[in-house]
Amino acid sequence: MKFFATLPIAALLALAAAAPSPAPSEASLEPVTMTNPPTPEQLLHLEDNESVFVEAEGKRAAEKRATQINVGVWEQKWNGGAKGIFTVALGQCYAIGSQWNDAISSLEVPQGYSCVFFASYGCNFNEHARLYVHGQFIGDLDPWGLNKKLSSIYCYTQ
Ligand SMILES: [Ca+2]
Repeated sequence: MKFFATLPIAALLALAAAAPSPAPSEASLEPVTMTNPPTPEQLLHLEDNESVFVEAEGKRAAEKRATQINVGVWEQKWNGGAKGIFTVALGQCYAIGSQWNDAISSLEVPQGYSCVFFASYGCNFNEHARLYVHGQFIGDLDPWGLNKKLSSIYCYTQ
């Protein structure tokens, strides 16, 4: 917020006028107790989508102590349509609320963090239909067969 504190009011008004899109809504998530918490090996799993792995050394140190992160989701591919923000505690499984269940078409995980997205509820790491996203924007979930199918999410520090 320091960034905005240093901006003159006129600059803030100009920014507001230049951004007509509606503010992103806080999206609903329901914490879920996992029957089988992931093993360290499962959290390091990269083989099914290695192409989305991005090193994020720059932001790691500063954000290392965060206990929750904001994950952006959109109803259309390539950040189109309505945007939602999931505030996600690290190491916690969440069921994606009704507004966004089976409705996400693109998403963004902050650098330095990983999230696993599942087609079913409950963050089942044995489920095949899951996607590891390592600190990156994913504009199209079709390559993993997960467009508008995501139902739970689990995030952790890389
Ligand atoms: Ca689903």
